[in-house]
Amino acid sequence: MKNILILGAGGQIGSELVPYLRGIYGDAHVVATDVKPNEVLKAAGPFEVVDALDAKRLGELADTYRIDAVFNLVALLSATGEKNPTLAWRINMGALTNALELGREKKAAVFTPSSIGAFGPSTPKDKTPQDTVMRPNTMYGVCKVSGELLGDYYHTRFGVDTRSVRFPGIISNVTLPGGGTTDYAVEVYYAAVKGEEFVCPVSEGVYMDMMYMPDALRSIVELMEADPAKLKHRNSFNVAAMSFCPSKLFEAIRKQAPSLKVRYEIDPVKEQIAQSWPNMLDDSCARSEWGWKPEWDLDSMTRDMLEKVGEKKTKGLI
Ligand code: AKB
Repeated sequence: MKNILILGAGGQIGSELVPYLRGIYGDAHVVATDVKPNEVLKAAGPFEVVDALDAKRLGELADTYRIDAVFNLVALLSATGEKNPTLAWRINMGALTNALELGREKKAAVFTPSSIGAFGPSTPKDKTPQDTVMRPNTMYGVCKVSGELLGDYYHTRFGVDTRSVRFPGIISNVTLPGGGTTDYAVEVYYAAVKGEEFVCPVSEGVYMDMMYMPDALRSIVELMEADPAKLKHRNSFNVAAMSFCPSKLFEAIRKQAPSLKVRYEIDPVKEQIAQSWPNMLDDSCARSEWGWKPEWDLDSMTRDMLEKVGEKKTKGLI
């Protein structure tokens, strides 16, 4: 990859992926785009305000910057998608289709994340296999499964170098996620640092896969740089790092922030989604095909999150 175009760069993943990629490939070689202006991303390298549904403008940008890789991070997440399913389909699939068409027309590699949300209630919950039943019951999940199929179709039909991972809930401290079912696992750290009571929207025993942002960023680059001859799968790889339920997470946080107060107020939409997702993925294909290995666990992540979110509080940013 020499010149990378990022769609949806201002979100939870993009706001950290852009500086991470710029550190590896050089500031001028990572073109960040978002539908909203972003002064932070613009300060360090190329940034363009563009609607990812505008195929013509994306094509012009790909030519201007001689793009050879497109990372599509545009998505309405699972809980928001249930509030407006037709909008979620239009945005999620529209941005993906444009990214894949750029891949075909400009001979660019395409990365687009899938999710644990691609699975549904009939999927085996524990050690969820790489290749298994995928019948999600959310619009977000329907988009993710469709996206995986389209990614493989563009690879076999047009030779586009499409690659993807099924991300767990991603925990991070730069930009808050919005509208996801796993957001609680980020928000609770902010409540712990601010000394506020945390209202948990999913029940205490519901397990889901989670991953700390530094592992997520590394997984993207390692997959995109992997030897294509070794990839038996492409769209998408199970990747796992840790699996916990709310009560395990709160227990881990209380080891370091004992005053954390939590109350449960179940959000029926998020609860139903959380119950329909796997407890823990089997990521052995990612491990054997391109060497995936997580570095962060619940305790090390919790230490780092409390420190980083604490620094934000000291600086008056939260
Ligand atoms: C969500 O909760 O919708 C996302 C995801 C797991 O894909 N964080």
